[in-house]
Amino acid sequence: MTRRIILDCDPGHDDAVAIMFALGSPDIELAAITTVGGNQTIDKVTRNARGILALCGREEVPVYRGAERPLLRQVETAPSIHGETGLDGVELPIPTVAERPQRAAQAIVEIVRESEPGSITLVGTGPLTNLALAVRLEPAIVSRVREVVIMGGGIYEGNWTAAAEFNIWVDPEAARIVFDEPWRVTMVGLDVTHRALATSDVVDQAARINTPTGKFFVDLMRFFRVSNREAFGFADPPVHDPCTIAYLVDPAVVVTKAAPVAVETRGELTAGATVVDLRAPAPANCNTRVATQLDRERFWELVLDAIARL
Ligand code: PIR
Ligand code: CA
Repeated sequence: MTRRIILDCDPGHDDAVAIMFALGSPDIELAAITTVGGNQTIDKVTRNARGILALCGREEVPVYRGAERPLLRQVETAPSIHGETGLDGVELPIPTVAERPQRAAQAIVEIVRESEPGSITLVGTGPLTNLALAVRLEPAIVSRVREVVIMGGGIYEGNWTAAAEFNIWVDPEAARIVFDEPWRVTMVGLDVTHRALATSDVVDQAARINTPTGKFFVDLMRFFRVSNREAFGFADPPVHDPCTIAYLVDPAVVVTKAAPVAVETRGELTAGATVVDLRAPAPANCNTRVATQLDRERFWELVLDAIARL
């Protein structure tokens, strides 16, 4: 059964891999890409999304521009990781198809409204501003969406601060709105994504694909390897965002567990932290799940197979 998804993202090297993974997976139908200011400004990430679709020859997928900044805060970008363009180190073709006139939140509401109830999955791989705006614009989407899967947060880890992961840190109020609605939310956080390492093995394998998208992946990883090493000391770069797609393609690759998740918005040291309650079995009405384990081998097999299909 194919899954229809809307991918809300801020590309971004690992967002780019998530887009290719979704496009190349027969079980995933990418209904739309919506963009959000995060890794870089909204202009840059929206252009990147369109350029990736152009490279993949898939410009029929509509792109909707979303929030320029978080609900209450100024946008914080991550040039130390993704460079000034948001996708430094690669070249993309000039997109030939324009972005759509509607805004992301509006498009999410319309697509969910026009689709079969329970059929659309929302995937968030950037700050959650657009998803929060969509649910405030039309609360009825909560019961119509199949599930929400996000890359963000962490049970025991932070990256942008000691306590917070970048996507939640940038817009904690939006994350709080998304986690507090009674739809099913699965948090694929740093505990798992820090194991999705693009080792030189993986990159060598990708190099053998020998297609434009295979080369694109290799170039993405070349830059991402250096920036992650210089900014964070990683020997191999963690490729966060495609873990959400892996979870949808094959849930056995990303083990999850029901647990209440709350988002800290005000802590002096802990703003942007996801507080996961693992003390006891989750209550029956718990609507949130957290990812705890990744089958790394199978993960890369799925990602590279998808890229090879493009
Ligand atoms: C990755 C990101 C931001 C900062 C760092 N250091 C690494 C971006 C990725 O695109 C991913 O969605 C998430 N934010 C990981 O924190
Ligand atoms: Ca991202």
